[in-house]
Amino acid sequence: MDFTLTEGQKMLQKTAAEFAEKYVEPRAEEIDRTGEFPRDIFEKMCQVGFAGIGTPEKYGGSGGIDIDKVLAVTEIAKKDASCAAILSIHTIFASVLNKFGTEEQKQKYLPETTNGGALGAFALTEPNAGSDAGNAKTTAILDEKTGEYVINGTKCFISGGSQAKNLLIFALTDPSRGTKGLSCILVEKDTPGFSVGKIEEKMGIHGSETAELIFEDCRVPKENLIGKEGQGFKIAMTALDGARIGVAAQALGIAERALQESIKYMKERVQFGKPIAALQGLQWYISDMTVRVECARWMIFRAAWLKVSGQPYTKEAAIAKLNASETATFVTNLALQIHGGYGYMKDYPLERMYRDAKITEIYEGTSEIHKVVISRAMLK
Ligand code: COS
Repeated sequence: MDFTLTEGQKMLQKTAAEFAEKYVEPRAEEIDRTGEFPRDIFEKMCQVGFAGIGTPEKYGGSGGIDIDKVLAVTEIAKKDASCAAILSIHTIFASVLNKFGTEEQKQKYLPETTNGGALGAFALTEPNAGSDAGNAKTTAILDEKTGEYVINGTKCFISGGSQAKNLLIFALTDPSRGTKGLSCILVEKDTPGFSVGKIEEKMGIHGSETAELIFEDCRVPKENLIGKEGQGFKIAMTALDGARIGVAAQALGIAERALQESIKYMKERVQFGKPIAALQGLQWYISDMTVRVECARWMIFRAAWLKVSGQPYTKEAAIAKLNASETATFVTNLALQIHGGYGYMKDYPLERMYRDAKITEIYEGTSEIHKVVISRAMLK
């Protein structure tokens, strides 16, 4: 098996690293401190084509495959996890439209999503439907007279909820059928009956907004149905399989940067008359961190490669995400320890990375949900 990056992928990786260094790094501390959505950086990610990775050029995308997305998200996550999360989650919106949208829907929404700066959101979670995504209660009942779906309900913890121009909502078009009555519907931001509720204050990824969405007799044309009625749960699960590779890439970027910072610090920091890199206890930390990072990287590439080559990858995406997210918390924890008191201070990026890493074990499926997915696949 050959996982060598192509020349094009090496170039993309370099471009993403330079982009992150030039535009993301200088803003990272401020984004974390203020919690403001970095719209300027998001728009630049659209302009340079990162938001269009995976979308065909005829819809304004940059072409490319999931491995390219992994490379871009990882490089950006090294400088700021919020910006990486924004990019990763935004591309889920495009991937759902690409896979399940009609030609008309693709022509209408993809160009603005990929290079036009129109953020997309993915709204599945509800107060009582988190890990149990199939328990969603939001309804979208078709009004035959007007040809509109009337949406009622509340979504929570939605990334970019108030910033998005277009949102994919999962709602019951036939409440009597449970998950088989769930459908995916596109809602434009300014639709009457749609409003944004609470904006959450979080432990980390402060720049990636997390919002509550409220639907009160929100009417959308039936042409906004994505896929078929009742196909919503499968669309959501398919989208999440891909999204989990994105979160894993984000976790990898955080972990790689924490490892790099630790190596640099250990060579510079002198205690007991020599750089702390000479202390075997800390050297072994670097070994442990390196092993975890390398395992994470190759599992992510494997899941992305399976996806690109059209093979089943649900289990492998779950393995990659579970492992990479636990790696990110493990590595940032040790990195902070290596930095000692300085690591705990806001002058260094470690404490931010430590906080940002934790969410990767929770969103797009908790570690426990991934263990369910993996064990079901192994025991079936
Ligand atoms: N791809 C395609 N279809 C899938 C799928 C996948 N990865 N996983 C499940 N499905 C299908 C099943 O094949 C089944 O279809 P049939 O009824 O036709 O056989 C249907 O979906 C229901 O599957 P299942 O019975 O496994 O559903 P569960 O309610 O047991 O839920 C888990 C499965 C727990 C895996 C799912 O609810 C989940 O992923 N939860 C986490 C949600 C999440 O990640 N939320 C994060 C935020 S999203 S913004």
